[in-house]
Amino acid sequence: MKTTTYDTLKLIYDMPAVNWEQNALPVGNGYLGASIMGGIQEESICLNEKTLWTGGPSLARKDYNGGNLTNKAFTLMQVQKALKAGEVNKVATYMEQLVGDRHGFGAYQTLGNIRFSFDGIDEKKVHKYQRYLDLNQSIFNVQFQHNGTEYTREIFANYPNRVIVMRFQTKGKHKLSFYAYYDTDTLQKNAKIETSNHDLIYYGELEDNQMRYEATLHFILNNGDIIMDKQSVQIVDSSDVIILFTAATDYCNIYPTYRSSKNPHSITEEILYHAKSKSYDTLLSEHIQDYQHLFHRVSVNFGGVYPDCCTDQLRKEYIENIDSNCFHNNRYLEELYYQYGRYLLISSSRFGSLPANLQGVWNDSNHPAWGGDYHINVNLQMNYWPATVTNLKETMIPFVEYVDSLREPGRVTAKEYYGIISDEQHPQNGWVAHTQSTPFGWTCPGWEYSWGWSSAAAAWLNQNLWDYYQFFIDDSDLQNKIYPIMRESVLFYMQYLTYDEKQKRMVSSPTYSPEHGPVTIGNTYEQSLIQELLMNFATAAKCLGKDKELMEQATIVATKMNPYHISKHSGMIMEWYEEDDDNFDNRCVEKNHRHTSHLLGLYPGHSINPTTPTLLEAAKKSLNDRGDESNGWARAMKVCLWSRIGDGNRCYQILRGLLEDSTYDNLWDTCPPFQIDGNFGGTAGMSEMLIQSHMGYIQLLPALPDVWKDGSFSGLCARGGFEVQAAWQNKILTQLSVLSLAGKKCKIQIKNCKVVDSDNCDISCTYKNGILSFPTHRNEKYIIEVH
Ligand code: FUC
Repeated sequence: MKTTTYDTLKLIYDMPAVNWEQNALPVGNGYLGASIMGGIQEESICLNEKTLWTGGPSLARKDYNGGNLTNKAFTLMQVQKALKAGEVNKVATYMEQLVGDRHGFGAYQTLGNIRFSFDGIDEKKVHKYQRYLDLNQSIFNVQFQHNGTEYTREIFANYPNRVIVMRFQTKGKHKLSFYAYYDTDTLQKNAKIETSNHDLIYYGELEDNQMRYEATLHFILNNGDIIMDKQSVQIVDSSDVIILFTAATDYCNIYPTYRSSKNPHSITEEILYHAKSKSYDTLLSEHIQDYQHLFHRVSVNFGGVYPDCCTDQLRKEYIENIDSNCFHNNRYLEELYYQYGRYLLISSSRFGSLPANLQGVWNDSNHPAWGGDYHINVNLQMNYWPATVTNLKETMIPFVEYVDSLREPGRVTAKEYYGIISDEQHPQNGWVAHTQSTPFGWTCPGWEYSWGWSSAAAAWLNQNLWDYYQFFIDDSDLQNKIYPIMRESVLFYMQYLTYDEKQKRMVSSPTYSPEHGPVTIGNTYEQSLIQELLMNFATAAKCLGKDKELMEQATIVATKMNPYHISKHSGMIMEWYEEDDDNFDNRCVEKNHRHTSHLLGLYPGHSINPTTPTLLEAAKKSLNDRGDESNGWARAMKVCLWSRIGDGNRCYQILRGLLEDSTYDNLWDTCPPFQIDGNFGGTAGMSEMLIQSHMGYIQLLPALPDVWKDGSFSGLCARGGFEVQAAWQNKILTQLSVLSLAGKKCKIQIKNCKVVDSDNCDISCTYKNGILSFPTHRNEKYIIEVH
């Protein structure tokens, strides 16, 4: 029996992929993605470059304006008035005008597939086939035996060198002979293919927006021959072929042109020039070092044992069998799924490119669901929940940069729809964004208000930003990046909110609870997100000693927002303030709606917590009412929510549903279709079951299920700049240590125990109301003697 260690974390299969979405295995370096089928005679790899998008400025859209219509501020006032007067028909009419354009929204594109067609292999005679994704080293591998020969294909995505590296080898009697060619059916329209030297190049310009792109596969042979045809490459009798792949576009996230002056060719040429100068072993070791620097920060153990079977079989047993038959296998699958979320984030989000989109970076279509966009009424936020708690600060930089890039176009939306104007005197007077966004500064409302109106989506993005600071305590990032974004959001909401006489509170109006229910005044989603932003901003301003007046005003407004109300009828948190009213329009209300937008104060927020027991109880009722079943990301969200209620077994039951019903055999989440947020939300939710820190102190094992009765973790992060390591037996904590990265006071909810530093010197602690507190020094480790 081998308990799970990093080197046992593998997704393994004994057959090639049949279906891309359900079986392909992904590698990526943030810029580039490759999803590999692992075929025997024919290998097919779907290639991606994260910035290849249609939409945005183009020759045919010279007036591109991020989808914003003009002069809608008056319409907004008319809706507000009609809502107050209860004129339902007028509200609908005006709301239909409070939408954005559709033109230029675009979609994330695929680069297309590269194929390798191998000679002389009879599939019927192949044995010992295996393909796997090694999460420890971030390497894909296919191997099989044929005719006394061992065939292997190893593929990894190297971030420091911005290349995907492939090595095809044989050992034994036979050598490799194959054709490599781009699958023209999958390429962008009017693409050109060329060969030169040992390069197979594919380039062009997107018809929609003239974005230029180039993809190059460079072949290096250790023996055998290479024949460069016009549009393909032929390898003859080689036992060792190395292929370097890179791609680039002339996209650049700069408003309003979104283009760089750089030719993609010069970018790929330069990348390959450097990569070619390195040996395969160097590229591999640099990759492993870079990847493990992030991946190895966290380990979890729930009692899994490395199983002697394939991942799809493991999932099948997980679905069919009860734990008593395969306890260790099931725990292993959960550990693997957990770490896979971290793997996917490292692979799809690194500095230098865009953040992880709805499919991370992997996409085989030019029409992916929802355009493969940056949905910000839950999805993008969810993508980054694991970045903080699972110690992946670096993966969050693209998110921070992306949100920052929405400010300039977001000011146009603020002006056109809300009348909030940034001018020379007040150049950063407020930005906003709605349900969906794209890499071309798309911040306007969607083209239908029933899903497209979401003024608080930007407030929600700020919540991730504030968490980023709270977890990693990077004062310079706070000062230079996070705070300016938050401040400008606060300015926006402070100007937008109005006082409602009837509700006797400051309100956002009109509001639409994400994709659910009628247009109302001050729904819980908007009120709660904006209130938390104002409060977080006040803390940030205090921290930096800045903006005293604005901070005080924000605090006053926050206290007047009063987001949470409990229904007299159901005892649940109300999603809409008016929902108990007799004339409340409940035609669009769905009992089991996937969004749980009225509970954001519970998670990812912090306003509903044990110090608000009545609200906590009402939130529990709301969650029970919504039920446990839903689509992938919504199940993940419920794991997070129940973890904050502290019900580990309920979390586990939902997690099980996520793995059984909303996960494919390649462990990708399905909405359906494939949508990566559920993977990220799943990993975040499992982390919240183990550690929480939103209350101003660390809580250990706050929602531990019975099935994880013995276990351990290390490297999980807590707010305040702490890395925590813990072990438990029979659900009782047996080991605990904390590494302080910022030298802040450490507070832990725990029984009173002794604390020593790494030299075994006693640390003087205080103990009050069940919270142990002690001072820490930066980079010092503390052992809390729990027994
Ligand atoms: C939200 C969800 C949908 C889908 C989309 C990408 O709009 O309501 O289910 O996940 O995002």
